[in-house]
Amino acid sequence: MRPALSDYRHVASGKVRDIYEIDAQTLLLVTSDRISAYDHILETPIPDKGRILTAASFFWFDELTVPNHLAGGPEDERIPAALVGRSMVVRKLPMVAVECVARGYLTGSGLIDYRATGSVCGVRLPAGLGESDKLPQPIFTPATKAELGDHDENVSFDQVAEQVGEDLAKTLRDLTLDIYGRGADLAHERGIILADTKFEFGRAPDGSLVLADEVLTPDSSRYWEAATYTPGQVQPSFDKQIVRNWLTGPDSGWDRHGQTPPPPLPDDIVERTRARYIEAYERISQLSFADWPDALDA
Ligand code: Q0Z
Repeated sequence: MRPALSDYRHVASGKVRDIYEIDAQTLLLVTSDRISAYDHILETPIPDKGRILTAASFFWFDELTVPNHLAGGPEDERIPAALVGRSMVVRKLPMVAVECVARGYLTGSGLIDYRATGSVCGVRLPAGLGESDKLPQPIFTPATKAELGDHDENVSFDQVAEQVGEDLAKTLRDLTLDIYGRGADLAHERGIILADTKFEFGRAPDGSLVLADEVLTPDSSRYWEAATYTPGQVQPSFDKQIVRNWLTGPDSGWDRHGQTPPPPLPDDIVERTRARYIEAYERISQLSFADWPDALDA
């Protein structure tokens, strides 16, 4: 008999995910179908988004062959029946309080920092770079976690070293760039650019680093279509662009610079967005999403 979710203590929630405690050593990470855009959580879910992102994390954990926090498979008996397919059973680890970001391209907060200082997180870049340009080499641009709803704060390598020590900071940087490189190479083979991504690491009892949280999902990464990549312009998000275009277009009636929440999404926008998440998963993994486990009957 599978447990009920109420058998577990709620530990934390993000905008899109929730953590429960299975026992003193083990957590349940549950991903919802919620989607955010322009810093709002939309009221309309994208059906199967939680399963698709969970499938993507499992794919990458398997592909990357670095020690990771998984403590069971997608159908582990500790997962409540209704949450099968969008849950991970993981080892509860002391987490390193650094968001380990790798960037291969210049956009978002990286571009803002570069325009202000010529550097990103203390990494000096060549003059003359612009929106969405490929960097001469991928860079480590760590951040420290903000309160829920705030944006993470970019920090320098030296600030990370002050926080966790020079040796651990170097290991985090090297691992982050190594894993990003492997992800970017595989995505590139499938016609997709992995512009940047964020990893979180825990510590095993022996002090070694363990890749934790979600990995290389569209919520923790920027994915772009390689075939239409055009430096000099903001690139469309592989997964969210249909939603963003509708929200900022004439049919939504919404002002993203105003203070009202976004309106509900039309069914066709929901369906086309769901199809993009599935396309990203299937192109990158070369697996069929139809084979991924789904919630079991009550
Ligand atoms: C991950 C997060 C989420 C909100 C804590 N293996 C682990 N051990 C201990 N803690 C964590 C992990 Cl992955 C852990 N987060 C990020 C995930 C909802 C925040 F699903 N926080």
